[in-house]
Amino acid sequence: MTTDYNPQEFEKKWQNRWAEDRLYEVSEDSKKPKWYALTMFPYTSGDLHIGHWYAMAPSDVHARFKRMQGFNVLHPMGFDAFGLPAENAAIKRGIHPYKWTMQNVDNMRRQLKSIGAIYDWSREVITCQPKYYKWTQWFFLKLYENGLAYRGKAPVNWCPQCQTVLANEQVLGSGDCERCGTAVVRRDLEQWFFRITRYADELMQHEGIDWPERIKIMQRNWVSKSAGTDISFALGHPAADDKEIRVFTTRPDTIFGVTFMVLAPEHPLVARLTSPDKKTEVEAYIAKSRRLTEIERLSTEKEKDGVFIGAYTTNRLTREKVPIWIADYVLLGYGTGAVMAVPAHDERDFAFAKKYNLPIRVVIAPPEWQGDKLEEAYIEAGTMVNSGQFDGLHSEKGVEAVSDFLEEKGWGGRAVSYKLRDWLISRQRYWGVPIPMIYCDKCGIVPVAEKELPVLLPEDAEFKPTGESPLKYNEQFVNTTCPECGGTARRETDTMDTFICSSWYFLRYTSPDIDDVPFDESNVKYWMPVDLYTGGAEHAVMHLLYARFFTKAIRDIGLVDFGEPFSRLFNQGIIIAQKQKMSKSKGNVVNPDTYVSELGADTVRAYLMFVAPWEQGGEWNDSGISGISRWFNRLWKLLLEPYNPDGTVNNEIRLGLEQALQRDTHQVIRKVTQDLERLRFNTMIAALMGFTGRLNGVKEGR
Ligand code: ANZ
Ligand code: ZN
Repeated sequence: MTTDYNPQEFEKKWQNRWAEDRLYEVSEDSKKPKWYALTMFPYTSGDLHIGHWYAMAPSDVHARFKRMQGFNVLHPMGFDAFGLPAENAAIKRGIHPYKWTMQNVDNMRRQLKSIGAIYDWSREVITCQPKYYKWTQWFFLKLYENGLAYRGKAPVNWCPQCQTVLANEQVLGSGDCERCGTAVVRRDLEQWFFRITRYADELMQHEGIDWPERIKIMQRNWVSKSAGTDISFALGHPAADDKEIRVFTTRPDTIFGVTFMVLAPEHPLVARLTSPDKKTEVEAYIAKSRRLTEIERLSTEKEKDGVFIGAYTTNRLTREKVPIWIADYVLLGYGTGAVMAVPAHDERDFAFAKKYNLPIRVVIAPPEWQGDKLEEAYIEAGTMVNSGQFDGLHSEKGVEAVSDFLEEKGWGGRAVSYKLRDWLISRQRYWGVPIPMIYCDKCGIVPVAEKELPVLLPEDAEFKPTGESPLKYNEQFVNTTCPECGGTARRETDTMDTFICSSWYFLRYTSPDIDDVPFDESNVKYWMPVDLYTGGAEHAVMHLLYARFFTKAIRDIGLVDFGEPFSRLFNQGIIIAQKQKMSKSKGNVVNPDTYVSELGADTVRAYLMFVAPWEQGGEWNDSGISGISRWFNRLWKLLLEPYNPDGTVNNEIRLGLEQALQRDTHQVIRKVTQDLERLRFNTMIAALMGFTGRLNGVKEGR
């Protein structure tokens, strides 16, 4: 018997044996306690890279640990398969997206099987298959029935390169498309939305779930709730029916310092209020601001500019006439789309007033203020001055006093605003789930009948990135009959954002083959919620927020009885190479297949656990993995040498080892157990390496 560590001799053999014995297929009737260990499923981009391994190997180690502790562990795997890359591949290489995707699935599944994980492959889900997306469509109908899906016109983020609409979450801070880097522009389109804003408050709360603090903070900042006051300014304009303009402010205490008002360029009152002599200038400004994304408009670097529209409103508290401007730093979708500008106490208003020579009136006195002009906006609290009956009040008290006064007079009241917008889910692309809606000239918007699901994505489509859905040109698909009146009608040709597919896949794993309902209710009761969910932190305000929304929505529809899908969340870091993120263009991609075939899957797994604390991530390093390989060789010798060459036990060596290190062994077991519970894989490996060293010492009589 050789004592060299040759994983090629046994890894494949055992992996095949596990599969034959269906060792890791789990069922719901086990007497053991359940454990649902979920790793974010990969996107079908082609090859499993080392980043995937970094996400999957340590989480599998943890799942195995739970299994060894006596849990009935569900550890499923599947593929997130719809989306732009497949469609772009179709356009570029002339290969059908389905074919391209399924080839990638085959390859990635083969690679995933080499990891040596305990995935229950009998539960695989692939989101682009009709048996899956039938239910994605079904959920859409449920959301529609319950007022959580609606159609509306909206200024959208449009990527001229990808020729599609993007969610806010898919636009980078620079205002560029997350995918291709092209500058995103604004466009008005009829789109489908999910009413995620209805859950704004609940999405900010993370009670009862064990999630990293920074993800919770990111989600809260994304939803961003502001408590403030709505204030009505009087309008007496012949061209407008409205008798008021409402603003949202967090600083009602500054109401006496208002010297102008700013409306969002898209505010519905702008067209009616603009005076004839300002029309050309105003329209040009509106056209210009349409080309900017929300992020650009809010950027602090961008110079604040705007246009006076030639109209006035009245501050009811001071009875002063206030000139109305438009400026793109005011967004239509936030608050009321109108701002009372207080240049003395707001930085943006200050810059704006300086630029256009508008008055700056101090109403909150800075400490030791002598009535002199401000060099910059004073945004802190202070004593109210120049504020009529409120003079002398501390501004924090003033917020309440002014709000009370406004409420008494019926001129406004306390209000909250959220930064979160409804989730725009329409995509003008082919490779996605068809939205199961029909347009009839007589009946309007009519949902497809449940029994007609799935609305199949037709195989033949013309891929022209024209900005319109390729399905629009597929007459067989488009032309249908109205489910209500039986007349001729047209199908919706947009497809769904792929983040809908991944908003419920964790439910489908519990009963992937069931065909009369999206999931088996008792199986979901048994497995859900997910006990440990692991994946990248980049999903904080996308997938992780959407999945929470989706779960809450279907809870309220009565389909599940819990509102949080993932009890514990853990985000691993990323693996870099040569100090940089791996990418094909940089040529620093580490291909896991090569290492697996040379050194074995366990070596790669152990190295990835050892390289750094899992949540931090670290740098791939060839000498590091050789170190692991040497350790395994040493360990192998240590384990096999107590056996005589004929395979019988050499009791002398073995007992010696056992007795000498009994205490040490138990200490190491405790350390490993604790580290595994906390997902501290690197210190666990270090402890085992140290232990190997001490065992060797005993054996060699040191
Ligand atoms: C008057 C004022 C005076 C304000 C002052 C601030 C300081 P947060 O905290 O982010 O909620 N605002 C309101 N609606 C807006 C919109 N649609 N687009 C851009 N800005 C908007 O900010 C609330 C403040 O942002 C509001 O309070 C308003 O300016 C501005 F000394 O009103 B404030
Ligand atoms: Zn009809």
